[in-house]
Amino acid sequence: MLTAEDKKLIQQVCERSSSHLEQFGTEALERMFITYPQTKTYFPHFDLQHGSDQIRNHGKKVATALANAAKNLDNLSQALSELSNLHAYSLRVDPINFKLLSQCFQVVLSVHLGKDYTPEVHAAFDKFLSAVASVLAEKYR
Ligand code: HNI
Repeated sequence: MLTAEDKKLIQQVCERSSSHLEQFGTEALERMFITYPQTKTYFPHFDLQHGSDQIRNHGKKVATALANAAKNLDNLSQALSELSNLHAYSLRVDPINFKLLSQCFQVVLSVHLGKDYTPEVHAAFDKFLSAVASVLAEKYR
């Protein structure tokens, strides 16, 4: 459950990151592919070399979706409904992978925010990304 303080911190970080969505999303994806190479199996049609157009385009899409979700914290299920359908029915991504990408996003934020990535921000993002992952996985059952 996100507290009012969590919501404020999440929205502040997303606003600060709004001009870096492509960069942060790309870095998170590249981190995921290197750290958890099994995640690459979902992207056989992508050029997965460092900095490829496909990774950058996709990184921007994923980070933009997260930034939009951050604007709809009281309404995540509805805001992510289309993406939930896509991941469950078409892509069939094993939900375990959402946790892996979430961790990578946290590391990217921490690298860029440095000491501003306080334990409170970390905790708020952990809750937020878990909530997003639950919504993306909720159509699986
Ligand atoms: Ni995900 C497509 C958002 C986790 C595999 N994904 C998308 C799109 C968005 C998106 C946005 C583009 C939809 C469109 O074009 O209409 N994905 C998210 C978010 C998370 C997430 C917000 C979690 C934080 N996706 C994952 C994970 C995997 C994953 C963990 C697999 C490891 N996603 C995909 C694949 C596609 C995809 C595969 C299709 C890519 C393509 O363009 O072919």
